[in-house]
Amino acid sequence: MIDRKILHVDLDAFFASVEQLDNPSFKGKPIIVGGSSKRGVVATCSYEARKFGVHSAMSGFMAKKLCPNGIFLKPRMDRYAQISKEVFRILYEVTDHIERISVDEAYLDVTDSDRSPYKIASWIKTTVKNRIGITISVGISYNKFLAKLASDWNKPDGIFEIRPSDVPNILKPLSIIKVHGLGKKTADRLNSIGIFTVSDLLQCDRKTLSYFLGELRSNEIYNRIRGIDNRSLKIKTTRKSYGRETTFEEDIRSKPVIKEVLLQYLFELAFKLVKTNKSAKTVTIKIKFEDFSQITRSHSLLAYTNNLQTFEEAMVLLVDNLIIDKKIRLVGISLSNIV
Ligand code: TTP
Ligand code: MG
Repeated sequence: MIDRKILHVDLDAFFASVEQLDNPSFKGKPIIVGGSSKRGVVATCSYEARKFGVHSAMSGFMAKKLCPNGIFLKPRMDRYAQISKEVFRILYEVTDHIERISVDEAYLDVTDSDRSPYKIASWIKTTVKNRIGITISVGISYNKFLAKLASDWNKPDGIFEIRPSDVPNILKPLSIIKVHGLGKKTADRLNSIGIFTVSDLLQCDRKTLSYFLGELRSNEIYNRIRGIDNRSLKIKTTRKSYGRETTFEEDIRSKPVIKEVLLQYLFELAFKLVKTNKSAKTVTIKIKFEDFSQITRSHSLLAYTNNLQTFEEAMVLLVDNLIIDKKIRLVGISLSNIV
C-alpha cells in the first residue's frame, strides 16, 4: 500500500502559540502554559522555553527552576477549543477523510485528490497562518506512521515528505523511542540488550521481537520499522451540515443579490455532496442585519437529494418569503439532514 497519500498535521506549541497570538507582546518569549499553581504540571511551552529544557508534563516547579524568566499562564481551554475548531474547518475544506487525534492533531487521506500532497500541505500551512495566525507542521507520506514521523521532522512550522525510496535512510538511524507504538518501558528494556536504533531493531527476528513486545504488537512493529503500516484512517462519520456564509463589505437589501450569492454557495455545497456521495434534505438560510439581529429560515424537501436545482428552488422560496426592512450584513446557507 504505497499508493496512498496521507498527511499528518500538528499545530506547533499549540496552547502557547494561541497565547502568543492573543498577546503579541508574548511573541519570541518563553511562554509556559500550566504549571503556575503549586502542584501544577506544564501543559506545553513555546519553543523559546523549550531551549531551557522545559517540556510538557514537567512539574511547574522544575520548569520555574530551568526557566526563571518564563511567563507562566493558566490554560484557557475554551479559547484553544475555538481555535482548534477553526483549524479543523480549514482541514475540512481539503477533504472529509480526516481522523481527529486531538485538538491539534489529525490525519488526512488525500489519495483521491488530483493535487499533489505537497501542494495541499503548503496550502494548509499558508491558510492556517493567514486566517488564524499560528503555525502548523505537516508531514506527508504513504501511511500514518511515516506521515506522523514526517510532521515531527522540521517542527516548528515544518513541512516534510517521506517517499518510499527515502524510507531505509530515514528509519535506520532513528532512536527506537521514535517508533510510534514503542513505549518508554519497552525501549528501556530493548536498550538494556543493546538495541538503540531502528537499525539495531531490524536485526531482530520475529521471535525476539515477540518476546519483548508480545505477539500482536511485535507484528505491527516488525512491519512499521520496514515502513509498512496499513492502518486506515478512523473517520468519524458524517458532518451534520454543509454550510457557507459571507459578510458584505457594504450592507445590502437586494433580494436578487442575495439569491445570486446563495446560489453560488449552493453550487459549491451541492458539488461537495455529489463528490462525497451524500444527499441532504433541509435547506436553511441565515440572515444577519445591520443591528446584528439574526434570523434563520428552513425548508425541508420531500426527499433526500443532491440536485442543485431542487436546492435552488427551496432557497428562492425562502428568500422570496423574507421580509427585509433593515440592511443586511451577512447571508449564509446550509444543507443539513445529511445521509
Ligand atoms: P502536542 O501537539 O503534543 O504539543 P504542542 O502542540 O504544544 O507542541 P508541538 O509543537 O511539539 O506539537 O499537544 C497539543 C496540546 O495538548 C498542547 O499545546 C497542550 C496539550 N497537552 C497537555 O495539556 N499535556 C501534555 O502532556 C501534552 C503532550 C499536550
Ligand atoms: Mg502540537
